[in-house]
Amino acid sequence: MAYDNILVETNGRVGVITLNRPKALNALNGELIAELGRALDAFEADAGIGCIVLTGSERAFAAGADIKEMQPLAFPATYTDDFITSWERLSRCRKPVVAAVAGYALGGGCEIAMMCDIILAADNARFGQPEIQLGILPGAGGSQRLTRAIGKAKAMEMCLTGRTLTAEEADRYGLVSRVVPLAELRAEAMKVAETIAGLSLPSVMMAKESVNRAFETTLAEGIRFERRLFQALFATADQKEGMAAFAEKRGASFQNR
Ligand code: CO8
Repeated sequence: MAYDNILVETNGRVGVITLNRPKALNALNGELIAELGRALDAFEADAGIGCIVLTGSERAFAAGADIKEMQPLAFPATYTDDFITSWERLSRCRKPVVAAVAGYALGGGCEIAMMCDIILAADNARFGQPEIQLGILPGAGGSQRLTRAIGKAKAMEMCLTGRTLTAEEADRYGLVSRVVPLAELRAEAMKVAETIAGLSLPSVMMAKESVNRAFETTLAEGIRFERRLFQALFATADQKEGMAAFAEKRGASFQNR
């Protein structure tokens, strides 16, 4: 498949998508978002892929939605056209996605990072929702996901002033899973993704679904949901293999079924 705004490669069971509009700091235009959706569709359909890495350049993960593309828009078009829906593809990805974030993750860039399951940040990463400085507000879930990730006080300051977080702050506030030196970001993200991709895909996908359910339901409902998934995994060959391997003191070899 040909792409103009992203690079797509596979490395064993890991699919890697690199945002690649360097002249615009990976600003997310409609074409790029459509390509991202197509790449995700392909990786989701590929039984050989167990985890996806989403990354950008050293200077920018993504500096936001493309402001120049949005500039001429008026309300009727934003409402009637399929303007934001295509951004939701990443949040509907059922396979795990690791974001490897270096440089700017602003506006829509921060929002797509937050749609991923694990965010690894390089020490030069900057996270922010500066939309307020453009006379708008976060439009791809930023005000919601950021608030759930770091709490109202910090999210409110970021959304109302556009203040950006350093990687260290993002780590301290719980927005990212950890910070690594810039030079090690990609290798570290691959290591995490390879670990996940080597596990049983059904249990990985269900664990992702279960953690995400915590954001959308009550504790009692979430626990009931988790229990059903837990029980269901006993129907898989991988549960038999994982437990047999433990008992036999050997490494597990999962069939992903
Ligand atoms: N959109 C379009 N072009 C951009 C963007 C952007 N978001 N960010 C940077 N660029 C372009 C610049 O215009 C410039 O292009 P050119 O050389 O042709 O002038 C090039 O990238 C390099 O940028 P700078 O010269 O500005 O580089 P600096 O190092 O001086 O500054 C910054 C880097 C601080 C990142 C700066 O570029 C900046 O502030 N960018 C805008 C950040 C921003 O406001 N992001 C939020 C955008 S709004 C948004 O994301 C809404 C999300 C809603 C999602 C749903 C929509 C469907």
